[in-house]
Amino acid sequence: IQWPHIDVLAAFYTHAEINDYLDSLPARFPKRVQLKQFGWSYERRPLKVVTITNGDGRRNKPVILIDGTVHAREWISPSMALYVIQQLLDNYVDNQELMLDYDWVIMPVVNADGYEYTHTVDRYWRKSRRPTSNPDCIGTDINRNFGYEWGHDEGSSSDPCEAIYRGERPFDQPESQVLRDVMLHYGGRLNFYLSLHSYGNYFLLPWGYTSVFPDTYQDMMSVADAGAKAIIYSTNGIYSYGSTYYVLYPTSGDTTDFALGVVNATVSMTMELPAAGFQGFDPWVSHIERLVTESWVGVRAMAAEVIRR
Ligand code: ING
Ligand code: ZN
Repeated sequence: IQWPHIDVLAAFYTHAEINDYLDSLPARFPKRVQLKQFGWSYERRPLKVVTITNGDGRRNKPVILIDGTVHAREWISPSMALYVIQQLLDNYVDNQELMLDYDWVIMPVVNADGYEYTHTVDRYWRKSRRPTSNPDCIGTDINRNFGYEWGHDEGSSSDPCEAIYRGERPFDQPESQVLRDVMLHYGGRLNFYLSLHSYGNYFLLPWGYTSVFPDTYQDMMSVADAGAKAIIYSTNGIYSYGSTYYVLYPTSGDTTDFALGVVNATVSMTMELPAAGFQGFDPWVSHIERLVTESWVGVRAMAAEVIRR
């Protein structure tokens, strides 16, 4: 049998192609992969999550959860999620220590409808694709739709025509509900939540909604520090890091605030991958290898730091 096998470095793939690839994994790695569908997008695309273990059969290890493509146009994000999957599965020799005491849970595409739309209609679409109360404006920002301090101050918009529209209510988007359910499913053992976005070379920590720092801020900063150092040693790539509120701008209802504030993840972080291409969101295929190999150095170092403690 010829299993579908994606060459992550050779192309950007559609949501359907990514799902076909994920579907092929349990048969290829029966002891190491579990594939779960947690729900559907608004346009009824199946939203899938892959759990990767070392196959030793030990249950309920702590979890590293990585998501991608909360924002549709950030195409390096699903590529990076797929690259992590392939490193853990196909490059087991180099990465087995990362799975000794930890399971990895990876959701390459959260905003499936928006992602599909960037392949077919509008390359720079960001939000979901569900209509709003305004017939002229479609889509909600999944990264402003989460239910912790949702709508707080100026961190999101109540205007459906804005890029940071928060929705009518927290979790009124099916895609947000699915990611929330994934987080809660692994809740008690969520030691590292990492959301892959682009672009800007940032490690962003809670809080987004307030200038106050969370109690565990220094612990999270030391993880970001490990990632930034590993990347600078390997490629001279420079990452800035700190709380979203200070490093970027006030945000509310984002996934990392929820992962810390409600799910109690030990480390909760957004990684803004590097800019590439004409608008920053649109790397050429020839950029993929450089971007994902550099980013993997950082993710690996941060995971190792989380595991070490
Ligand atoms: N930037 C993020 C955004 O949603 C962000 C920045 C990160 C906000 C973490 C909140 C929390 O605006 C991009 N490029 O999506
Ligand atoms: Zn984003």
